[in-house]
Amino acid sequence: MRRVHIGPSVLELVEGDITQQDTEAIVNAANSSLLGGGGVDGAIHRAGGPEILEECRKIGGCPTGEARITTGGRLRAGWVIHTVGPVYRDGTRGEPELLAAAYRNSLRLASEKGIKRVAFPSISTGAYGYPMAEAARVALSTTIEYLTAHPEITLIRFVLFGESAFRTYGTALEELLPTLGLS
Ligand code: AR6
Repeated sequence: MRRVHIGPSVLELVEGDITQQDTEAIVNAANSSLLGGGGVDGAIHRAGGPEILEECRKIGGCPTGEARITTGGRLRAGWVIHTVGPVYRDGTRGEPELLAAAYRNSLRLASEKGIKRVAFPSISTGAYGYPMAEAARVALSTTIEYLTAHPEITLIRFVLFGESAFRTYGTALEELLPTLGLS
């Protein structure tokens, strides 16, 4: 576990399973249909039960880079924020901007709902093929920037699946912090 203070707020990196988090909200790496899939999405719907899918059906989809919210069903987290990251092609098709938007719009929804503690998976780095180190830089710089401007969010936790993902995010964080005057 790695923890960094950003003003009054905390950014954490942990290795683990997003479905087991006790934060008020967890973020789902969904697709635009919001009707479920594999990876994080499959795990969240399996653990949370059919209520989440029922709410997703009513929402009717979500464009890439945007976010929508449902309750958490049987999950420990009371809310699931569903966001859609970009499919990675070659990095020149707006992927970094869309990935940053997915993180930012998820956090905006949390702020609007008064949700203070949010757990994210590494969006787009599974089925959507985003290289992990590049995705980590976007994820961390975007969320740190948001935290700096929005102290109402008290905790952002990245829940990394496996040691390699955890290490990659750790390295990206160590490289980023000095450039922001943080440690
Ligand atoms: N907890 C935390 N991280 C996980 C977990 C878990 N339980 N399971 C996998 N990961 P992915 P994407 C990691 O494929 O790339 C779905 O079918 C995984 O190792 O879940 O945004 C959707 O419906 C990887 O690093 O999401 C979409 O169609 C990261 O989470 C599509 O996949 C994201 O992998 C979205 O693809």
